[in-house]
Amino acid sequence: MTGLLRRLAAGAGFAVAVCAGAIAFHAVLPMAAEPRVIRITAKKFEYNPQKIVLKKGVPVVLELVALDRIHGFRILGLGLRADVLPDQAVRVEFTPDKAGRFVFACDVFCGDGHEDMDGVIVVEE
Ligand SMILES: [Cu+2]
Repeated sequence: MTGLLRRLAAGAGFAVAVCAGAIAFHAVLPMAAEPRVIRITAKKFEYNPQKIVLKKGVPVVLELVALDRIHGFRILGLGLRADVLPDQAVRVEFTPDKAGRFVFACDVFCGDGHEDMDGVIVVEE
């Protein structure tokens, strides 16, 4: 092999190694950086899902969408609240910092069944 060919071969090997490293880096990074997204729909007079299980210390995004009219979403035990709007995803990002059962409920009056519109978030250790 001539000196030039040897240098070209070494350069190609280096380029392949760099590309493989970049691909591996990109394959791993999004999983570590992107929080889990949980989509919750709201309509008279229920949320779906009604029970959500989370892990303490693991960031999540609740993506709230109303299917009929404006509703509310309030979790007193976690200090969170949002308006839930029709045809528009509202994102609530948080990291549960304590384990337990936390009831969420609608706090925008939406009709006769409004008082029963609730669900629960269970945060596990
Ligand atoms: Cu309501």
